[in-house]
Amino acid sequence: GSYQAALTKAQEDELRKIAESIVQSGKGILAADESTGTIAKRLSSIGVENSEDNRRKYRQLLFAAPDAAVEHIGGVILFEETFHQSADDGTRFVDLLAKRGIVPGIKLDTGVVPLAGTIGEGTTQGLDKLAERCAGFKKGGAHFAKWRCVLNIGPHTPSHLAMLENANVLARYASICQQNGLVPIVEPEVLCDGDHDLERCQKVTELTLAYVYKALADHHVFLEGTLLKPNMVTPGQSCTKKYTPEQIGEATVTALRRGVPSAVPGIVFLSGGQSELDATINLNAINRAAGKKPWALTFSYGRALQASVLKAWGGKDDNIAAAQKVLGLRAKANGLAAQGKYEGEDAASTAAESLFVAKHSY
Ligand code: 5MM
Repeated sequence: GSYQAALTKAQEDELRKIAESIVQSGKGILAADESTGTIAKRLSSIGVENSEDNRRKYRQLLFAAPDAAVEHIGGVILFEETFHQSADDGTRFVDLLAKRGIVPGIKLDTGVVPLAGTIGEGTTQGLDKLAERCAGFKKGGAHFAKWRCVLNIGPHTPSHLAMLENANVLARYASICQQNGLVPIVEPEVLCDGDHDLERCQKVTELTLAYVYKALADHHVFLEGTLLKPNMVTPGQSCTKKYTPEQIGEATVTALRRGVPSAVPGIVFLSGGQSELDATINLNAINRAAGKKPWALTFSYGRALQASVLKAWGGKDDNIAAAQKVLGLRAKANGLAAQGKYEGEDAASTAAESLFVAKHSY
């Protein structure tokens, strides 16, 4: 025949199962894939030296937390270094997670670089040798992957070039992942820097998603075996107009409904510098928004799951149990929000602090 399928039925079934298991009801993703430079900032904020063993100890705190702390975590995204590290007793982190029913994932992109001739826009690198790397990570126990692209909202951005290039590189990455048995998380992050209003963010998010799903179709990506990691639709960081969580929820779901095919099993939001509390409240509002929502709507948070955990730990062994308890509180709150069942909490005041970082391209 003239039709050449990209994947066999068995490959499709495996990818679909992995994607569905990560976002099963009330579960989300812990994004613990900070590269060495990013984790350096996190550790220095609590006065801990950025050594390989301190990075390992911190990740062990997260991954070895008691069952109650991780019952809402369906997957963890790892940085390459962490992927090869082990707990104190010699168990590889990947095996520790898998044993606990948490799917290990790997960050595959190698970072953002400038797109020459644009107004401060970029694209994401990492396609070289990607198939070989995917095969190696799959063999080592990873079942999903992540690749992050960023788009800026400005008077003249995002440009056609930035949207086209980033959509294409995400699609090429997704295709290579699927050929190697990894579910690709497709992350086109529209940054919240700027004074634009909610409506502008919604429009840009809709356009970005249109580019992304056109490219995924062009590259024959099997949507049932993917997850989308988008920004929530929020006003710009320095917008003077205030919006309610209900307005953010409605704008977000409207944009997604317009741009994301219902074949996609799950949408796992990034927190994008929102405070821990805002990230939880807005996720809850998204799940409570009226109208059709054919996908799981859950979290893949980095900062919004870790900021108060880091503070509670402070680098001290004596605080590990307390820090793991804080992780449990955040994961539980977000697990409830992912079902629209969050009713508020007696949150520590730290959970309300902004985690915004300007131009978060790392
Ligand atoms: C965990 O942060 C990731 C950082 O990666 P790099 O250090 O290599 O840039 C990042 O991609 C993250 O997964 C997403 O931005 C979501 O994290 P937030 O903190 O926005 O929820």
